[in-house]
Amino acid sequence: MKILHTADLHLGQIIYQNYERSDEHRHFFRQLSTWCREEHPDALLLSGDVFDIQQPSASTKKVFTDYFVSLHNECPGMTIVITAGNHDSASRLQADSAIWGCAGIHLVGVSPAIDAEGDWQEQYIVRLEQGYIVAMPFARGERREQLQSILDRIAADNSEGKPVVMMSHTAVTGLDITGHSFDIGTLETQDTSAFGSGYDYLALGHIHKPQTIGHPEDAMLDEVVYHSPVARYSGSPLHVSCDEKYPHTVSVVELDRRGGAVKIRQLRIDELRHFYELPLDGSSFADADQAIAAIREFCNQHPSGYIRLRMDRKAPRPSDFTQQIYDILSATGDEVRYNPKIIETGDEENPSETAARPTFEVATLQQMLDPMRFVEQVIGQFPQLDLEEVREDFVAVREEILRMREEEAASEAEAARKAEAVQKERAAREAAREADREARRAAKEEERAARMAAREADKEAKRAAREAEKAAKKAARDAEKAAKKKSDKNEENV
Ligand SMILES: [Mn+2]
Repeated sequence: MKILHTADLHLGQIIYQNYERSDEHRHFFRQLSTWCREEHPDALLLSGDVFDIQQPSASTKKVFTDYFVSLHNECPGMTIVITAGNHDSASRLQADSAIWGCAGIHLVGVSPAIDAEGDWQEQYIVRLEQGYIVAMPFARGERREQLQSILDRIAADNSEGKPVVMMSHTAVTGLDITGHSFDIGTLETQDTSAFGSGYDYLALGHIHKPQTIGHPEDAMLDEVVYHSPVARYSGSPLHVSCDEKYPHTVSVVELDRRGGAVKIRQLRIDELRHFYELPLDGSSFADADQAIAAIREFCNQHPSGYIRLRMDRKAPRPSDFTQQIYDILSATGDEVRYNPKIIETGDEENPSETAARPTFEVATLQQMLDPMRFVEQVIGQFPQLDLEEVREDFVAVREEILRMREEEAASEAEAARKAEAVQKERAAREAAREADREARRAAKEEERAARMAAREADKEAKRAAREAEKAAKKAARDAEKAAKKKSDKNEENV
């Protein structure tokens, strides 16, 4: 299996707060197309940081879309796999994934959920006739088990012993971070063992200097052969910061079989604008006039490039120094560009206050949960500091933090207590209202019952009266009848 490995495009980057770089990216893309045509790789891998920002502009997205569609049309047999880096919006890339899939381009934005279940591994496996690619984007935290489960699934499938390539966008322990300031997104580093076992080549992105982990001495070799497994940063196509003075390359990786040899070649990228530090001979400017003259000279000799100055910190600079420089450069139509961060050389006025910046192992920093341990490890770089004093300060800070936490907890408890009281009062009010309602209901019920009883009694009384009247009438009738009978009898007797 043969792959082209690149990463960290940072499309849409605005460098030195001033210059957009789409022409530089297009210049790189032309070279990449040529290499894809000439090398006939089975796959082109782009290991994260496609864009420089989470929401790239429409024109930046167009550069991306136009290029990869045309590349696919030019090299239809080549598989293209693109993963998201920490600069990218994982979900935004993922949202377009299905459309890219129609063109056979694998775009993987979102990393697997920590508690992913079911057949999730398949989303990250690209099966080629010649081998397997695990397309893992930028993922936070330790993922060993997940990655191993993917590799195990491939191993179960891979009876022919085809090579396995895994992509990832992360900082790996033991890397050379030359040219990266500490704003590379994350300081988290992982040991290569965190990627599991069962791959032959780990195609890394995130660090811009091309390098094979564990083989720093080989960084500039055009061709080298290792035994599987190998972890490598292809590096970025363009210099992304001015400290990246090394050459930038694309890696061509050839793998013969699972567990076999890994041959790596580097293709040197021609950058549209090279990076220069003035003076070119490595010395420093002693004054502003010298620097201005050198910039003029540079512009006469170089049609384009990025420049940065190295100056003696004691050299006086007129207040419009930077403006003078931009005026000279504007005559080049922005082809010569300026990084205004001057490298200061020479003795410092007060060396104890502006001592050289300390150096840290990224891994050491990351794994440092106890700040005091970190101080103990780097105290040697601060001869003016007294370790005991620092320790006392840390104890004081820790106590202060604890005190603040206690206060916070106390005020939270107080708030909870108040909330409970309010709740209770509300419940009591509600109960009282309910009792009141109940009492009124009962009174109404009683009243109605009384009314009904009265009505009933009234009816009864009327009935009794009617009955009595009827009885009285009957008695009167009977008396009349009896009287009549009596008088009839008297008449007969007469
Ligand atoms: Mn990155």
